[in-house]
Amino acid sequence: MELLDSIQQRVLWLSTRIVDAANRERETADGVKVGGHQASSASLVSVMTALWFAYLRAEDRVSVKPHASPVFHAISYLLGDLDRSYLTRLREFGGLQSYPSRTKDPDTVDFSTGSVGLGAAAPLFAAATRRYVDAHFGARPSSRFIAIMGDAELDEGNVWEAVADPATAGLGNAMWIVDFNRQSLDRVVPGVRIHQWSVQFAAAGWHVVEVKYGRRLQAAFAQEGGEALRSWIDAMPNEQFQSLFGLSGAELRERFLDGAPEEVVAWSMGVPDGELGPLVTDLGGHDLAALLDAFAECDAVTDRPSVVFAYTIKGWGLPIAGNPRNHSALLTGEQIDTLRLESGLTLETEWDRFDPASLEGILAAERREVLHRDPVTTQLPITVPTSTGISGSRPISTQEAFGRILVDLSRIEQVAPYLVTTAPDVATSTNLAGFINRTGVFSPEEQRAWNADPVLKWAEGPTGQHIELGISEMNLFLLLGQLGLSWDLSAQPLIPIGTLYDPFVCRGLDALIYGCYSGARFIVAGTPSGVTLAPEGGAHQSTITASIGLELPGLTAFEPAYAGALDWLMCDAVARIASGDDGPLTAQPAEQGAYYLRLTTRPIDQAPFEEARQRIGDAVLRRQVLAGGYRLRDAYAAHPELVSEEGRAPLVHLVGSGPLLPEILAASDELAEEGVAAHVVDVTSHDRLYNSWQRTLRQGVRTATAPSLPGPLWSVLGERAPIVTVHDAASHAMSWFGSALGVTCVPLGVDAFGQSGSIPDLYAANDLDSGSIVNAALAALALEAR
Ligand SMILES: Cc1ncc(C[n+]2csc(CCOP(=O)(O)OP(=O)(O)O)c2C)c(N)n1
Ligand SMILES: [Mg+2]
Repeated sequence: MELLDSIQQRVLWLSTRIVDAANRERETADGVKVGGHQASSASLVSVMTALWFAYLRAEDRVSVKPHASPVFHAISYLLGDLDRSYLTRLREFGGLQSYPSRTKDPDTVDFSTGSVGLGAAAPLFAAATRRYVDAHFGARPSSRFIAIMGDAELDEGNVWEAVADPATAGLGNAMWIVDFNRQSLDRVVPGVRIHQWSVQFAAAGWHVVEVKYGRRLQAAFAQEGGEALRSWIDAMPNEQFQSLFGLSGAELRERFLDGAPEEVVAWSMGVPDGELGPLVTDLGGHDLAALLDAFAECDAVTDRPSVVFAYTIKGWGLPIAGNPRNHSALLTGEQIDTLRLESGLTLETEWDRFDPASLEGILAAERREVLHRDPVTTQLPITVPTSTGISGSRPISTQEAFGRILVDLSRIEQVAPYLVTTAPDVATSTNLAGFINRTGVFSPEEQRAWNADPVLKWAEGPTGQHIELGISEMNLFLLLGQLGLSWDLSAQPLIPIGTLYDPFVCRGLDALIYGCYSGARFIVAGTPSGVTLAPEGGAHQSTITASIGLELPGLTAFEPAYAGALDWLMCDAVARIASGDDGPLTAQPAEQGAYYLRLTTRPIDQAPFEEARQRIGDAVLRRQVLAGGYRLRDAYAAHPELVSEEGRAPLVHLVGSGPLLPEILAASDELAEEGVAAHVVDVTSHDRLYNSWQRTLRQGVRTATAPSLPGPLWSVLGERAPIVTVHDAASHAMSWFGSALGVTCVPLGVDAFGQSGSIPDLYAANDLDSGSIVNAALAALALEAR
């Protein structure tokens, strides 16, 4: 313990100094404060020293509270996982990220954190993923999935959604450590909610441990007057207790005894001024032995998750301890000099690692060995076909096609074992039933089925490949994110596929962003989408999700209209996830491994796609579908009368996505009757087209040369003509086509909240019917002529 204590003093020093150097010694030339969190970091120095220097094994995976990143990097450095040059580069471009980042930090970060609550919950879903992987692919060496979180993170609802979901129940290898400093960003938290929280955890089936008092204080409780002392400290308002950290001597005594019973006053007489403060503020979260005992206690509980409330001091060991305004407070140069001196360091030695010959150095070297990890593979050794060959001439919706393609994929021997689906209580209404009938529902134990439903066979057991969640879209995306990182966190790549109603993408959006930010690989189908879900009304009709799909980095959005195109896109996405060919942790490219299918329940006639297939040929058509769009109908080929001896009829491009293609084709025919040629472009991925445009633009900007039109846009929209975009989504999402092509663009879409009605009602109400599209085309021609 003495050795660990000596190590934690160095961790405190380095983490404080990392923030200090970033703020006091760096020229940023931008007038903006660099920042960093010395008090939040100090709060976790003991917990993290105990973990990394005495508890963790190489297989364990840990999420670190965002504001403790300096502590994490200090420990990485002391263990040899981080080069010394980074210590002065916190929050610098290319340096250490302000909050732990899997993709951008130079040392080994298991979970990205930053948006409080999400990083806290992620290890729980990683543990659920491991349970699934062990059941399907054989047990891995056992891991403990640990979250170190701030106490104010428990205010975030997503934390409780995660705790409450049956899919996270019984995970004995999950442990949360709450940095219980009873301070948040702005304040000392009034009242202490530990009781309420403990009861909530326990009710959800968790094992709860409190590490409240350190050894010295516990010893004092055992002596005469100790009982009264304990009751007084327990009953003291949190604000009063916190204010003690900033005081010393007689002032501290006075504050501590303010309102205290006689017995406590009597007890205090026997304690000298210099000892009273350290004694009454001796909290368990800074008692290394007490912490290690608590962790060991959690290890012994193997049938449910554990939570440890470690009572800590925000700013522990620093002059800013306990100050209500310490969240972003920084030590002055003088205070740093004092701390350096107290830490036994000089300006020459302040950044040093431990002397390898010292006890600290020997332990660090041992721990480095223990924590060494072998590299993992990102790839699955499988070949995925380019299509499942979905066919049929009857009208079909993309949602139904999605269900059939998935079933066909599960029939492919090589692919089948790696498919895993999940949904927040919407599996059947998003067409996962066929897949579930074939593969079953995952449950760690075999469950007896009481209902013999002829349509949906809900067989639950360890071989099931569907994970059903309660209605929490946040949990869906947290789980998808962790299934999508299983190649790293569980040494087993998977092909995760999730479904949810499209409008509720927004409900879990933060967790979706979190998964993409972390570099996860998965497919998610948002279905049904748009006002095409007509009778369901405005609360179920999505409009802004198409823009989210386009704008979110690490996520590639598809909105195909036809089953054949969806088939190609899905098989390609599965192949990309399996091959890991976009690199495991590439930070830059927008396309990183997550795919979003925006689908619909409107059945549409597949004949136009077959015609395009005949006209264009499979190889070229597939390439164009994958690149983001193809010409579904060539106006001049479909209407030869539009070409005469006088020349060709005036041209417009009707550019649209998804369920609106029938209206667009009808508009093209109506325009032909008015002597206007209207090519129809089916946009399968506005996201990929937009990115191809951006890539050439940026290239031009960076090299100061005029950019050319990118191939995917050129090949389908190369003929100069005004454009009408038609989208069952916010009109803004496709309005950029005009800029990209340098022509007039009239964007049609849904810019109001939806309502109940029939498809014709709602298309008419939003100017998406064929007549409106015709008018928009005529307007585009007139504008372009002007
Ligand atoms: C979702 C989200 N909202 C707000 C913030 C801003 N924020 C950062 S830290 C913090 C309070 C943290 O308190 P706590 O979790 O108790 O950590 P402590 O600093 O006390 O250790 C807040 C509100 C954030 N990072 N994420
Ligand atoms: Mg706190």
